[in-house]
Amino acid sequence: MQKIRNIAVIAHVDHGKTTLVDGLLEQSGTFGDHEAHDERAMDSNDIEKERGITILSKNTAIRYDGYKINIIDTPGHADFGGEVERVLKMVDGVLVLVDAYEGVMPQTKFVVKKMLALGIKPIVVINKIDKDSAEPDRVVDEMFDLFADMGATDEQQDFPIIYAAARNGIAKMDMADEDGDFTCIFDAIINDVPEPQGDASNPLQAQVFTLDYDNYVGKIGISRIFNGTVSKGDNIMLAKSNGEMVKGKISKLIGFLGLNRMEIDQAEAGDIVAFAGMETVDVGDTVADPVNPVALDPMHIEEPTLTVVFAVNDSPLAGKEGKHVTSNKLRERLEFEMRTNVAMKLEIVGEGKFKVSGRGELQITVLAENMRREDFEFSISRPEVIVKEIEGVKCEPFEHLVIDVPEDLSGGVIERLGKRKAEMKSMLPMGQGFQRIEFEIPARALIGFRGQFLTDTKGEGVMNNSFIEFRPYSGGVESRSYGALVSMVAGSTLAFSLFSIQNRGVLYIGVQTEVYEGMIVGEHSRDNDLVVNPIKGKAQSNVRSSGADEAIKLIPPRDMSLERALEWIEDDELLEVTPKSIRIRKKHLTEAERKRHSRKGK
Ligand SMILES: Nc1nc2c(ncn2[C@@H]2O[C@H](COP(=O)(O)OP(=O)(O)OP(=O)(O)O)[C@@H](O)[C@H]2O)c(=O)[nH]1
Ligand SMILES: [Mg+2]
Repeated sequence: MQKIRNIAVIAHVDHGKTTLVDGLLEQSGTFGDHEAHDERAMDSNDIEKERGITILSKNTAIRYDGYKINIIDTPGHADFGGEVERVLKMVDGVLVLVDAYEGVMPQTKFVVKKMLALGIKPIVVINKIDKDSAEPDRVVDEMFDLFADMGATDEQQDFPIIYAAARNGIAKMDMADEDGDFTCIFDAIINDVPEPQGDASNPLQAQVFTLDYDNYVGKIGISRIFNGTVSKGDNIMLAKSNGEMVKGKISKLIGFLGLNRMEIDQAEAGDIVAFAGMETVDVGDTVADPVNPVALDPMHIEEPTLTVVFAVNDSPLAGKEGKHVTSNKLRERLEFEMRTNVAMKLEIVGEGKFKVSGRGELQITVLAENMRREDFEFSISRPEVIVKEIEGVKCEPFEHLVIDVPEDLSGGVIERLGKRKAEMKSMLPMGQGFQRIEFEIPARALIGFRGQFLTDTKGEGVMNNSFIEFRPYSGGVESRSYGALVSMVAGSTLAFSLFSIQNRGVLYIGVQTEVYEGMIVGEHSRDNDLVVNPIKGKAQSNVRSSGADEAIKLIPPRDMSLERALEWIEDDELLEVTPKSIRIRKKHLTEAERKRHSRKGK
């Protein structure tokens, strides 16, 4: 049997997981000397590269000192937290990273809690010790406190600590030591992570934890083999989580090494491999012995907390920029997404209307962003949190929110959060004039808060949030405090009219932009909506005014990214998403219709 270690790398967003994996690939010699690779090589898809964050957990393997080490890099953003939980069941140890300045953050708590519950003893890596602001001792204390608070066993509390500057390939066991390379990390993985249990001579049991799709071989299930041996061409039984048994055959067996996948002939207990050939495979299924199939414990999949409605674009500009615009196309694409993305759910709610549920706005934005790149065009409604009944009580998702704000601005932010039903839990000075304040807040109240927070803190504030649990519904919360500037006409915008409209608020569009009646061109500085005419030119007159056309100075429009726009819109508004544009509109395009509907609403 080969010597194997299986680990996951977990942490809060941006604490350096993928960078550390680069170093493990590099320093184990898995990347050949001249093999070119990008920074954060595991962040392989376009959106991951552009945003510099990990969205999907991915596995790789390295060889070190006669061992095969399977490594799963996980996403740190809270919206993708469900992935982490599944991954943790597949490994025997973890590297939990924590930024040597930022310390314990909401998602650190989330992943540590899940890890402790599974009985895993981690290796703690205090990363980014090269930062000027680093305070590794404080952060180590924070980690001990966290483990104690979360009920770690004595053995779990007794975790090894490694200090690292992952980006520079540096690690050491003691801050006082000279900088070393990752040898101490490899040694800790080999010595402190338990070897996989299970027996290669038992009947086969492998559990699928991630799905992939390949145009040639179809659905691929990435799995950990807990027992038995599997070979290419084997007949197997797929034990589904609902108890169903489906016969199947392994058409391809795929192994991992570095950034490569290769076909292999055989794999055995302890290893992580991918299977092709089973079209009905889902996350959590057990690939089992055909004669003696025994399912492994089903996998808990985190429920969605947020929904939006994707719909056919019916704006006056519909169909001009996208290629796939019909209800059928939209449905096919969304159904395809659900085949591999277990964290999301789809429900058809009306003609050309699809309710998509997920863990957060980023998760939904990433789907929408992928679809625009594939030439889809559609509309999205305002995100709504999922409210459900638990033991007869109406409940909604709550989040743990941590903000770092300049001290002099904290009062204003606290007041604003108070109106949004946030409960303050702690407040600590962070040095450099910053305060760290922690809250618990209904997820509903966080929708639209980020943009406001950035404005209130002049872009200096940092906020992080992570799902806690469903709690009793907390009643009305304050939402957007400003109205919309709504176009009353269709046409192309002109500087002359934008110049006067910009006095009424903040513009979202510039000159020579195509608009239509009911399209939103900016944010009003007051709480009501205002209809405006952005296409009006200067009245022509025969008399030339002295000084002629004074140069018109337009303030650059606010750039509304997909996320920002999604956060901003209210119930009576929609986002129009096309490969080229993101437009914000009223659901009802004419003022008369809007009046009629608001009266009906009351
Ligand atoms: N100063 C410093 N920066 C680092 C270090 N390690 C990583 N970074 C930087 O931190 C940022 C985030 O690194 P990633 O490796 O993407 O972090 P991550 O934990 O994988 O992030 P997510 O997957 O999105 O949760 C990048 O800009 C890295 O270059 C380090 O040791 N020191
Ligand atoms: Mg990453």
